[in-house]
Amino acid sequence: MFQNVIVRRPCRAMVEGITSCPELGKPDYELALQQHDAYIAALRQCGVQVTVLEADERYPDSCFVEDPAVITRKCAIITNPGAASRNGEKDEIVGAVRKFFPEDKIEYITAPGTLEGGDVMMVGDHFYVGRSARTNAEGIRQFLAILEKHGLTGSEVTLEKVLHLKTGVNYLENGKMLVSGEFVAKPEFARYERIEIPEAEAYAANCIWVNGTVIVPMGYPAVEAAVRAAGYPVLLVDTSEYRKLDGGLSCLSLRF
Ligand code: CIR
Repeated sequence: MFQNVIVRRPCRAMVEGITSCPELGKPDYELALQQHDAYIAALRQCGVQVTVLEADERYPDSCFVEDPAVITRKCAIITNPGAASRNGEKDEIVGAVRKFFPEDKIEYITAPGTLEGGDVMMVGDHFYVGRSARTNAEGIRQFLAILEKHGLTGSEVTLEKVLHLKTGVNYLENGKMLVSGEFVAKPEFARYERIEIPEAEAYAANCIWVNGTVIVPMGYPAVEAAVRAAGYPVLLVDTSEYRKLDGGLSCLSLRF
């Protein structure tokens, strides 16, 4: 169960955020704020305490708080984001993390290691880490050593196409996971019950389990139906403006 969630309000500069799909257009800031409100409301409905951090205009992508930190049951890990324009976000998230963890339970990924939280998927006390354009071998080495120090385990997953590991695979607890594209056939996930996402709805592989409920992006009927069929109550949240920046539901929060 999760007790806490940290989010950061999107900033006006989000329209200059990193994107691999400029053809979708720039995000509408006012609409993004409304969607953020709805996201927070959905999280609260799942019974978590939501800490809302102020917008930070220096970092266009700073609403995607999942990337500068990874929070586990035992410790918090401040990452070293591989995207240059996002690297400084780590120095801003640490203040929020300190409200929940004493200094001896806060670890740091350091250069030349890079790692972003979007590449980390928690399955109980095991953490899958994607090696991506943002997360390098040294970052993974440090991350696995930190996990071991705290009695947790981890393993590397190689990515071919997606931005982050959780762009294409998300664990829904109870042995079930949503998988799309390159993750459908990955041997490391063969032992889970995999709910396969059709290619046309691949974006919606990024759903989040919060205390028994699954929050699903609005507008992906096949994914919504599959999650309901797997037995989960569903809450829908529109993330259209975040999609324009390659961001999804998981990227917008730290859940612990
Ligand atoms: C970026 O490229 O860093 C942002 N525009 C999107 C980050 C999405 N975060 C995530 O998948 N965890």
